[in-house]
Amino acid sequence: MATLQLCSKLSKLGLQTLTTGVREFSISSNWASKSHYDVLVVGGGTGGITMSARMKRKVGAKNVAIIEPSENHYYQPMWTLVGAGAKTLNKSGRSTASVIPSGVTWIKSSVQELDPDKNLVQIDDGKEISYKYLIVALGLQLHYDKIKGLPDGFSDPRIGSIYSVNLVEKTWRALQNFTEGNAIFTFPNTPIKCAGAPQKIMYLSEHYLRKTGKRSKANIIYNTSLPVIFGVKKYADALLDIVKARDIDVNYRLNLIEVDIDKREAVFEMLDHPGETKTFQYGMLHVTPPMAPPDVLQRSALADAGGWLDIDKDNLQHKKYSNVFGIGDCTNLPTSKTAAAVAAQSAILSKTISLVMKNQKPMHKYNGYTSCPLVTAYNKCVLAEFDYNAQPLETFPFDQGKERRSMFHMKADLMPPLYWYALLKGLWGGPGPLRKLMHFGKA
Ligand code: FAD
Ligand code: UQ1
Repeated sequence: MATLQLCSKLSKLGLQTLTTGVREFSISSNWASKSHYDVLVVGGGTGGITMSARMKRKVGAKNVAIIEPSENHYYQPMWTLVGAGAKTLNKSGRSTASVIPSGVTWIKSSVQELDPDKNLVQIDDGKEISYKYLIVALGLQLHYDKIKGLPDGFSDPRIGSIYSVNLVEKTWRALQNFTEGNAIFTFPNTPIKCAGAPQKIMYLSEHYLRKTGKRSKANIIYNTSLPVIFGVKKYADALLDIVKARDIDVNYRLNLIEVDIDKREAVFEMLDHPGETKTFQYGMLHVTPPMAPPDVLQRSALADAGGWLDIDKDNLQHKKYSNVFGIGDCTNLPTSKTAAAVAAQSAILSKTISLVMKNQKPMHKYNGYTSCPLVTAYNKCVLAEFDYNAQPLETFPFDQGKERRSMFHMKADLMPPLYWYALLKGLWGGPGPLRKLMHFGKA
């Protein structure tokens, strides 16, 4: 029955093909009898699957469980290319069953409460699961609902968003159907994952309109809540040259607060002029939604004042609960939230947990490594890589501030297999060793 409902939901989303090739096995019988695990991972996205693979090697599969409600796992970085018609959505997803390391227990449920004082979590049916060590990898939540007129306004075919599995294909349709007027791309007033993506989809859209002869009828506009185009000066300078060369308008400190689909208007608050707004007509609108920590985390004792998981920025151990650790978008690590960051974090976190398990002090330090392949055309990319200090930390021995075809192929063709066959298997801890090799031991 549940399978039937799921299939019907998936087919409504046009995702039938994702269910093919699913590794069949019984989930509920696996965990119904056991409710304690040495290592419990909450969230089965990039960070959760990666850490469960690494923990399986450390403590054995039967001692690891992962709580994740979704039937499908997505390689989200591909959605930028899906939104521009360069990849299909189908290619970005696999069944969750197929990415859970074999032998690790998948508890197909949502975490409802985190109770670190009792070392347990509560799931959907009120059942409690206890742990010795907890790894929190809950990601973040999207808040289209914080924009007046959305999500209902997505009924307008001119509006898209590459951040949601349900809207990414619609983004490509909006781009194809665009005829004239303002093509507006937004950046919200909250931390977001992959802070480059809101403008990557803009560069691809601009290139698409050029290729199809519609560019002269379009005003391309980037309205961002930030005071800069990108947080690292080297790449910001490169991007400013690109927007100038491609005749793109950039407006800073504008935050989308309302969409009126009848008038085809997008209303922005002017962050430096409280109470004032600016309204734009749109022919196409790409929305990057406000984002926030998951509710279950926000209301737990594990959160900091902003609701993010409160962990040590060097070793990724919780600041108060020494048997709790975190990785990825749900954390308060002061770096840009990306899968590349998860890769580097996973290597450090493994070492931290090994030492904690031996009652030793964690000593390995995460440098904040993160990366954003800034796709600037259908065949070009600026590969931004940087650390906690917003200083470039580049892998390759050439200037990555330049648009390059090679970096586009790295993003489009090399990264997906690296993700599925190395990162999710716990075998890729980021490009640190490669960087040292490329720079002959200097970096
Ligand atoms: P996620 O992978 O989002 O996983 C969180 C998991 O937690 C989900 O599976 C969710 O179902 C689960 N969960 C949530 N609530 C609960 C609950 N209550 N109980 C149990 N489970 C729960 N990164 C790059 O490195 N390079 C890129 O080019 C890039 N481009 C991107 C482009 C786009 C459009 C997007 C959307 C993202 C991009 N990213 C990129 C970012 C990258 O995908 C994320 O940073 C990464 O997936 C974070 O991993 P995570 O495990 O923290 O979160
Ligand atoms: C990376 O490690 C990673 O995670 C697998 C990404 O996410 C898809 C990236 O986008 C990038 C750029 C890296 C860094 C890898 C190299 C080889 C520079």
